[in-house]
Amino acid sequence: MVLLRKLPGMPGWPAALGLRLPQKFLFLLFLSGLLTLCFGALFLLPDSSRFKRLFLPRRATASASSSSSASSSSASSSSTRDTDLPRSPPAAAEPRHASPAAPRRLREKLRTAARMAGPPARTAPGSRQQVQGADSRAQPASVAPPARETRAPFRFDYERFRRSLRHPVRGERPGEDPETRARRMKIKEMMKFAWDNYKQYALGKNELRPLTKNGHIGNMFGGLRGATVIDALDTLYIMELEEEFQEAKQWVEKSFDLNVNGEASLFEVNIRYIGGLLAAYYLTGEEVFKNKALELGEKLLPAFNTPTGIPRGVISLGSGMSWSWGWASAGSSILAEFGTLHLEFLHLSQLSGNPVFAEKVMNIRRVLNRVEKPQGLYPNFLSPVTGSWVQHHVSIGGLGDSFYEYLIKSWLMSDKKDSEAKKMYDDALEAIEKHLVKKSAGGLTYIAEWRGGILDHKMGHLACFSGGMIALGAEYGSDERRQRHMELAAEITNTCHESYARSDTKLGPEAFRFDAGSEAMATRLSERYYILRPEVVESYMYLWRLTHDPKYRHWGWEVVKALEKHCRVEAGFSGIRDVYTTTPSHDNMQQSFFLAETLKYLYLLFCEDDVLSLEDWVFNTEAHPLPINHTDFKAAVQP
Ligand code: DMJ
Repeated sequence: MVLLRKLPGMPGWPAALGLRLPQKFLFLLFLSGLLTLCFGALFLLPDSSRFKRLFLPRRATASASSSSSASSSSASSSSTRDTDLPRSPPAAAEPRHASPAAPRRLREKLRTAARMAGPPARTAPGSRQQVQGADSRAQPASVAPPARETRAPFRFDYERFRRSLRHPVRGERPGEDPETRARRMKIKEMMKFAWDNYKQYALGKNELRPLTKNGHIGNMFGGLRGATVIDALDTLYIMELEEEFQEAKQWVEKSFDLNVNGEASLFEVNIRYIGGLLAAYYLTGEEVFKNKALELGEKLLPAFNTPTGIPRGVISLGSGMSWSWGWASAGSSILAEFGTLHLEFLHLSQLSGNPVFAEKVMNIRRVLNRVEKPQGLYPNFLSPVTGSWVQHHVSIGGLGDSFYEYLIKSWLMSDKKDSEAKKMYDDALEAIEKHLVKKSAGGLTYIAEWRGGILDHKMGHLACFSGGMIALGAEYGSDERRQRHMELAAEITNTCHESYARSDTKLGPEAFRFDAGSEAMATRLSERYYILRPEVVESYMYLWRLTHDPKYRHWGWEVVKALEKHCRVEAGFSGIRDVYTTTPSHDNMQQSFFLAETLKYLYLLFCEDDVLSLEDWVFNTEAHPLPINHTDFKAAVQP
């Protein structure tokens, strides 16, 4: 309208055109109509988010992007890169070593990954460093929007999936020995006790504080609540605690709020919440679990908007901004965090028909395959900006652990089609065997940590999952390799058992060492605690299923007795501060993984092998069962 004002000494331009008052009015009407039309047209363009950004407030833009990704894959991959956040340095915008042919080849691979398993087959079983926003120019070419045909009308055929399972997922089997059954029932009682107390004192909080009888929220889950509910769902279901499962399900339906705005660990939200919801859906077919998993998955996508596509460790679930942990050197991302998304993200793509989730994790693999590995080993810290290692610390325990686990399980989950994952696992394990596996003076086999070529003769409790993992992978090697790996798995599991057996409580410390005359015992006060962790019983469960050596059930029962004696308190189970005293003090925390993992693995140890059979399921790193993809579950959908 300013343009139409008559300037002194100059006729207004409608007047200059010789228009009278009614004509002027009509002209103005026409002009404003034209302007409205042009403005509206901006919003009809294929990717209008840049224009929207000019007119809408920031938050509205971000949420528009996020919901569009639910409905369109091509929109999603661009929209999640297109949120209005600080931009990454232009120097890092182009991926290193990108060949012109790579994008097409990778897109094909990604489409295959989104279909999950290929042809049907039924063979055998801190400080906010490096705040990173989204910038499509900063993305590697490999995450270009997938072809449109992948977004055809889609429905996951749950009934078909259930029919594809080879074994019933739960239930008693006839003719079992009464002692085994009684032990299983005891573990079921422990689960009920843990749940009932959580429900009574902490429902809706993340964990129960069993001494003070209240709830704990913590700061790992970005304002999400109910970590124990989500982590417990599948265990309650498997143990046939029907009433308790319904209580948990109702909480999810009525109270589980995803519209939160806190800072979350991408890894923890993925393994506990996404994993727990996915497993609950696959076990029960209840749509609420699937819908919540997909909605939450969408909220995690902006964390991948880095120059390499390697996600940062922390994400704000409200704004989508992400950054690295303050303690991670030079703004690096952690191997065990970005390497522990693959299983869940493939399932998110499978259930939604949206390949964006699979694209993100396949890109991580691509970056890892490109970077040079010192002596074949994978260090724990990688720069999400350059895709290079930041520090040469290697560990099969904390910071590294579940990355290796997800390689072998990716292969298993693909019904053994994903040979790339198998090769990565085999190569990584070979390097670990060569450089990190050691034998103590007393004959105990352990896996040391590696700091730039220097060995630290220590194993964390977390590293004790590796006995089970190596046994699981050994099943499918050559005869020589199979035998060697089964022996290694059994030896490591034995060492981890020794770390329990050598303590006064018969529970194991957070870390144990093999130096200065020490054998499988903690040497530092700060490493003497036990926080209800599952890794040792996890290995017992796998070794039992794969060898049927009764010692594993025997060792598992020792853990049950120790938990009852030292960790059970009036209102739940608590971790203890020192495993080397028979009167330990309690840490007042019932971890959610105690219900997800420790009790589930103990229960399965005393079940028949076909309960949650390893032929049908892989367990994510939080022990949430995800199905092996024996077939393609896409349903025919009427367009
Ligand atoms: C769990 O949350 C998972 O097993 C994770 O991989 C490692 N830490 C805990 C249990 O100790």
